[in-house]
Amino acid sequence: MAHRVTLSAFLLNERRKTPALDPALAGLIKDIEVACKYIAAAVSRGKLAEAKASTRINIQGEEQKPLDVIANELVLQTCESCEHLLGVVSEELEGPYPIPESRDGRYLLVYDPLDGSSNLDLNVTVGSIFSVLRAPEGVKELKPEHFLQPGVSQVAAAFSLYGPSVMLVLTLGRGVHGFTLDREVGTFFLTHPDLRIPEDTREFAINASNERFWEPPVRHYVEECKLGKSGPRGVDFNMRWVASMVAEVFRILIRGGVFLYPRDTKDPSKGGRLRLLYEANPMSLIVEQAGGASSTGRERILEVQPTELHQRIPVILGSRNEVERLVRYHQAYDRGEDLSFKSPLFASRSIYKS
Ligand code: AFP
Repeated sequence: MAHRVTLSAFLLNERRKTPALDPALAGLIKDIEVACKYIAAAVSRGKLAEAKASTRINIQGEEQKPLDVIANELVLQTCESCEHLLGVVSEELEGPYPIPESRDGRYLLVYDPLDGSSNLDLNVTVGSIFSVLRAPEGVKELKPEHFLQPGVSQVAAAFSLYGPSVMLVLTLGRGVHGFTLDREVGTFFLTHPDLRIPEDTREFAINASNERFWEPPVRHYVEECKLGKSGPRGVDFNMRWVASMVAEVFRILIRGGVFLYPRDTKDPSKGGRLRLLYEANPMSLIVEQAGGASSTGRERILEVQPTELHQRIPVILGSRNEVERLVRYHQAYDRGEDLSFKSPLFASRSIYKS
């Protein structure tokens, strides 16, 4: 059998590099690994696991699925004993949750315990999303503002996939690496080292039922893709929409693509659908570490200063050249330029021609 690198061996190797990986952070990643194994087991039991969870309307105003509750509890139980973790913020909890066993409180964990859970009844791939931040120096009492750090401050980000195979995709700031669970031995093995996103793509992902609510730059971009060979791009595009961000991002890591959940007028008060701290930021760090780009359409997501724990944000991420094209369209729109196809902006010699 070819030599296979376990997640533990990978973390040990990272501790031998310069700068060395902090053993406390390695320990936290191992706790995340254990939580993902427990959640994978619960998710794989599907409705058989539902009997044990009482649900409610969560802080997002959304009806919880039983497995949302079970997954959240599994992360909390696994992290309860992590002495390096000062506290956590979860999509399923209103405020910060202090870790009672915390000894040196060096890190903060922000997570979405089960992303894509509206797909659970459909047996579609779902996953968990994790973001790790440093706790401010000398903090003893956990406060919400401790978590309000821009995405560039993350020291690690990861997401799991509970699908045909169970995977963990991880960045520690030195590239993006994918691990696959060997259920027979209960161990994650390195199967996708150094994932890289192609700079160009012919595939976009967006929930097209929201088209009437999009801003003109997004409507123009999607229209160009749909026109394909007969339009200004001169090539045909493919479209995907899984409605599970973890599945969309993994596809982009494997074969490129651009994912859009843009600002829309459907509910202007929300500022987007996806949550900044535990969806957009960890996924943006992973995408950038793999050579892609991630923007609101108007600014780099990792540089956005958070103001609330559960705030939402527009997300456009994936193959760098397509994200940059979409940013150019937003800039042209904000300058008051005409984005219609008759506009000279999109004439044959336009800088916007593909
Ligand atoms: P759920 O966790 O409520 O299923 O939401 C999943 C998600 O946050 C993200 O994973 C998807 O990309 C997006 O919402 C799907 O949104 P639509 O249901 O509006 O397509």
